[in-house]
Amino acid sequence: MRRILIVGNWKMNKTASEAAAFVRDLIKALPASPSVDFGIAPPFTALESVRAALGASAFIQLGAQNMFWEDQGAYTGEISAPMLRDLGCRFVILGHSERRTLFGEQDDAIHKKIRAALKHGLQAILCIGESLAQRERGTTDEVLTGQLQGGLGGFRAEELTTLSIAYEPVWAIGTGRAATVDQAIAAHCTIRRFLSATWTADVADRARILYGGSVTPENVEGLLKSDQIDGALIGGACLRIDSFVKIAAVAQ
Ligand code: G2H
Repeated sequence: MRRILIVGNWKMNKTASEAAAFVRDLIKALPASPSVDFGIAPPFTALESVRAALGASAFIQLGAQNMFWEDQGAYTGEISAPMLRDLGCRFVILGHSERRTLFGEQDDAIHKKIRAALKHGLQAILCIGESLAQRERGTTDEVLTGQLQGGLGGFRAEELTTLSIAYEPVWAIGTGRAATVDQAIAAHCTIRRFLSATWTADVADRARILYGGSVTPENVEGLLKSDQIDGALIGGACLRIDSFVKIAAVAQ
């Protein structure tokens, strides 16, 4: 049985002090013993202050939005997996569509990042998703399986036991136009079938597949009703306490 996972991807929002104040308020507003897992991925600059604000509230996991694959060295501007671990990160989002489209990240780089994350005990959330043009051409499944192959090809089944995948159709990200429940379920089934066929049924059963793209307190209930949708990766709606708390209440 997969536990629901709700992750807030704050993108490039909130200073360190704003993030800490937000988390202190959020902890007070969330249920004390949630039956779902929560994660927050603030900007790198706020990881330390968020960790301090989280204190002993272990039910919200701290994560990062990206990292580099080398442990250390002459890589100006980059952050490594050991650095994230040292700051208390438990997970890292990799291959987000904004990384792919705005910063030219390709599958081979994402693959190396996933390998480095796993080596250092960080749970990877691999983001995949088709563009509107690809959906309209009818190539969604091909795009998704290609990104899975590119990011995960060559891993052994036993390396993928903590894997999470976020299905984020590019056309739904930050647009207010979420995928329908049926579209999300179809994509999640494609992903799970590919995991089962390429690795094992166990890998497919264990992988948490989250939906991301314009999730709101209004549409999250319909999405989470499906046992194919194991949670959500949420941008805009996790930047406000009221909507984060509403989403958390629905997810319980
Ligand atoms: C998709 C999502 C978070 P939003 O990128 O990963 O953002 O919920 O704002 O569409």
